[in-house]
Amino acid sequence: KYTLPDLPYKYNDLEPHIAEEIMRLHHDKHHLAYVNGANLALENLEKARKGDTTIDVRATLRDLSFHYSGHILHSIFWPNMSPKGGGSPGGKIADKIKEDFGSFDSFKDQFSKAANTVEGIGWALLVYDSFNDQLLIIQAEKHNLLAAQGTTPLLTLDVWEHAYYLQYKNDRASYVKAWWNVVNWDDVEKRFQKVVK
Ligand code: MN3
Repeated sequence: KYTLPDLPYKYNDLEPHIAEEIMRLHHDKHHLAYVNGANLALENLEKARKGDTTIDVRATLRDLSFHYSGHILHSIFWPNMSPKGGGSPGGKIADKIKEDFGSFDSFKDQFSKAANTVEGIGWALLVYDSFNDQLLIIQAEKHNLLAAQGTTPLLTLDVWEHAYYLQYKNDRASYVKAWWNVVNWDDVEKRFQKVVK
């Protein structure tokens, strides 16, 4: 069973960049819905294996992909942020970003472009491709479409409207710009070191 992780800080700790009201709704309602959706999909798949022919396996697998992906991306998104965040990374992730993207600034520009141009709802992701020892920037529509299979997310930015609309209205670019001020590079470094081991 999947469970909703606690936030590693208080709801208002990311202000003024992300408002308390957004954090409360986003974590307590939206993320919880993905946890529940993923668990329901697992239960239904088990029922189907036990002979319940009323379960539509294809539809349930689609639900699992959507809700599970939403749960995982949010579970990374919260610790990816910190009231003491922002600035530029140090450590091994800084070297790897420079190696794979040329410089931190060119990485940041391209990641912001990815976030600003997701069509409809989705995410910008910095992922590690362990098959080729390479960082990639990718977009996800919804939570699960346009995925690069086999990669591990290190840094996730939610650009669903529920992540910013109450504070930034339709100005996604301002939200993305403000979000850089709370990026927890220590957490990204930890994830990177774990995946390259
Ligand atoms: Mn969200």
